[in-house]
Amino acid sequence: PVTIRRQNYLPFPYDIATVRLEFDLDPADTQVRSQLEVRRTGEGPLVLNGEDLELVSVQVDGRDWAGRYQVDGDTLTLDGLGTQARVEIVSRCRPEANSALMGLYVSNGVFFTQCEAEGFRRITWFPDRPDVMSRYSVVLRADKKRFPQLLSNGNLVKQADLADGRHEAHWEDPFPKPCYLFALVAGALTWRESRMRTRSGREVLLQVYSDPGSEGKTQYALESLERAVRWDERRFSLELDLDRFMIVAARDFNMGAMENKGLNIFNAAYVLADPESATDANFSAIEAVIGHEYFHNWTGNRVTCRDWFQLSLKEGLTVFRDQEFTADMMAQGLDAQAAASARTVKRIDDVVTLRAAQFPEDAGPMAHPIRPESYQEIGNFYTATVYEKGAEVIRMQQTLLTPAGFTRGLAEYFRRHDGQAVTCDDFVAAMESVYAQDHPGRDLSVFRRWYSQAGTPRVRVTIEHDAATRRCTVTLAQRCEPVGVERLPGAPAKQPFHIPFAIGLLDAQGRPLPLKQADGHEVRDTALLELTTEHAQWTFENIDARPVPSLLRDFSAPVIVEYDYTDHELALLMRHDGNAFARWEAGQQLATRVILAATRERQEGRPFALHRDFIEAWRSVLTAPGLDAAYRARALTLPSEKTLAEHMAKVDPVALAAVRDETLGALGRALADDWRAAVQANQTPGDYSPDPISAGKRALKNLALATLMAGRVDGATEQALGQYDTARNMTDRLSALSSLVNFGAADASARVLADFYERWQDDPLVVDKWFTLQATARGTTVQTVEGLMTHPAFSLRNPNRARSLVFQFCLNNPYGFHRADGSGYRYWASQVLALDALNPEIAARLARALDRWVRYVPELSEPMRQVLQQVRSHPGLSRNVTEIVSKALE
Ligand code: B3K
Ligand code: ZN
Repeated sequence: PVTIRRQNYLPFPYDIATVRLEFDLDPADTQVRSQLEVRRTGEGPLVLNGEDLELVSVQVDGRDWAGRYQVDGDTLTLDGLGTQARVEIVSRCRPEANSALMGLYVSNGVFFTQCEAEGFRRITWFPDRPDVMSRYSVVLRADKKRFPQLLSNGNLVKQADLADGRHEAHWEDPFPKPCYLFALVAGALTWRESRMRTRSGREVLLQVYSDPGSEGKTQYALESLERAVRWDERRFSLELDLDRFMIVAARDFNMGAMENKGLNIFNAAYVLADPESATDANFSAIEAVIGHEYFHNWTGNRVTCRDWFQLSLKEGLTVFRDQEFTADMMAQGLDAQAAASARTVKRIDDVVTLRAAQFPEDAGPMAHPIRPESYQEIGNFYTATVYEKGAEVIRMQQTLLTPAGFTRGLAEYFRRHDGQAVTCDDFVAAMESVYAQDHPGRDLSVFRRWYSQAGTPRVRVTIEHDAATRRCTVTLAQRCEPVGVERLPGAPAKQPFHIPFAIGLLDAQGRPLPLKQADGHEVRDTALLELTTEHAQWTFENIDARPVPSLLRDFSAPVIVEYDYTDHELALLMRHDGNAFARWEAGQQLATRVILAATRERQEGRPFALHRDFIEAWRSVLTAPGLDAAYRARALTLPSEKTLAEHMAKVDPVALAAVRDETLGALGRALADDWRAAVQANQTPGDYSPDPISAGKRALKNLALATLMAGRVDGATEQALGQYDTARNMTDRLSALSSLVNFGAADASARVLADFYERWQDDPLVVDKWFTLQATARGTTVQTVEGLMTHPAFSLRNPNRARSLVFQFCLNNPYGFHRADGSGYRYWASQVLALDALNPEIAARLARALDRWVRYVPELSEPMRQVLQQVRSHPGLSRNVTEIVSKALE
């Protein structure tokens, strides 16, 4: 496999001002005529990319170019072009045979495209790279009955009926764009629309398209889009620049959604929702993903990436923007205290994701900086690091510049780069111009290392208190182990990061101490320490006794904190920390300690017992006055197995899962009355609303129900069955079902599962939930999953379905997947290979399930290594999967 390196970037030696595409759409055989206005700007022939295309003809300036072009594998080389040329290429492709869902494909009888990162080359020959930006005009022709809607980017300029029952539509996109933002959709679709005025007074048309019959499920999506448009105007003064903005839901889609200019294509799971069929989590994901794709219109589309190494330029920034959007939407309309709590809940959810998905990646064989230095297959680098850690790196810039400074920095970025394809460094330079204005003599040179170095830094904290001088000294020391390629001989030594570290100090009663530094600088309760060297010290004055530190408040940097708290200090922080994020964190640390200790005891054959103090700490959160339900639910959720595993020297996933379950059960029994009270106190009668207050109540109520079920507490099963039967929304129904399936008796569980399928068999998104529930259930084995794969509703070709069963089992079922007999791993290998033959991008995602094999106990790591080797040596393996398994075995 060929490794592509960032340092080898060369500009493309031609400009392509305009692209005209004519499609004669036929599922079996589609013809594409492409006309390019080409101008030479550098040296060499015109080299175009193409994949799985049949080349029909090549003309230059109206003359047949035969003899002056060559096709070599996936490139088409044209020689002898003058300074300016009109290149016309005709090619054919087979959309209905396209199971990879990259390029032009058919889903449910509808044509869709997916071009990012390198799918446009499966549609026509073109320089498939983001720094070639052109104006597109597109003509779509298809049978009018089967494909009544013909959509592409920009504005519809003409429609006409043709002979033989065909029709055509002409679209023009006024903005130059890279080819990865091209899109078309053609088929029979229903839609919902609204019109709004942007803040400069232009009227715009917003539309959400979906398959016939689903029109009742697009209202929330359309409203989310309206909210996103408003938010970007308010927060960053960014206005919708098109007359028309469309979203189309696809049943077959490789990921969440795609930000094609003016024509976003979405996985139906992030568009369709109603109270009966969608959960609170679905509603909030829809709003977030619609926001995310809409925000790309500026951060990604108006300013795009020079090359794919710069992916985080648009993704990290846009994830940050969607996180802020969601936080603002959650806080909207609440009083100050409730709003602050809602924001903390969002912050907690984002950090939980980061720790479960990105921290392990950053320590494993696929570790890479948010701006990777090299790749074999770019499709493998749409990672938690590029996205979620990328967002943290943007957030730190906002923290260092302040929100107002960050807004100025972003305006400066657009002033400099609107209409260009740029680099991460260009972004930081724009931010730095504001930072240097506001902080004379300082710059972001150390900060830039977040873009070039991988790994999660560890910050060790030490506190010294001197009673005589009443001074407290805080020392921060950072280190970051080399990871991935950084371990290879000759790799440059790792440099310190610029870490904004928010800290508070509490007295023994848990009251905040004012933080006065020797230079007279004083803050009320949170100080932002900027660590830019290996270690540094800060001294605070007027402190009578050794304080309890509240560390990394609001998770001010993506690092791991090391500080030796006593259990007593953690319990104090859990009760009193004025920073709600740090308060949550204290509980998580305490729980982590308790579960890890119990796991060690279990491995040594000692019986499980939960310490009284821990139970009391949990009771205090469950019953403390003044906490809202959403926050309480997060604070009472035990850390996930994935997060816990990162703390173990060698991971024994079954022991860990068992102890976590036992802990849950013990909490259920010990605090049964309090959990029951929480169930009663958090009912949400009346019409369903996905607002954060109601969703928070359901989250707490359903956590309480699951905990009671885990503890096999009297009456819990009846409670769950009752809730299942009478639920008026999917959140409650699915939660009850999940509790029954995981902790209930086999017969009751089988009965409700059958009932659920019976009710929902015609709704694919709910059938996905049904598969997921079984894939992740305690008690499910490879045999169960193989049985489910023979169910008529199962198909490996539909990514949502494959994810709901195969991925969920391999990634989220520790008991079933990590069987000592290796059956889970052999199943994994067979599914990676089966998927690879259909859809390499999806197969490579599943392949990553064994990334961290070296971290497991030897009884498991050895069989994992064997199946990895088996997959690697499989003939005809895709470049995608090859890269993943080879790196895992390196
Ligand atoms: N930009 C797309 C991701 C495309 C991934 C293709 N392998 C979705 C998003 O991040 O908004
Ligand atoms: Zn994105």
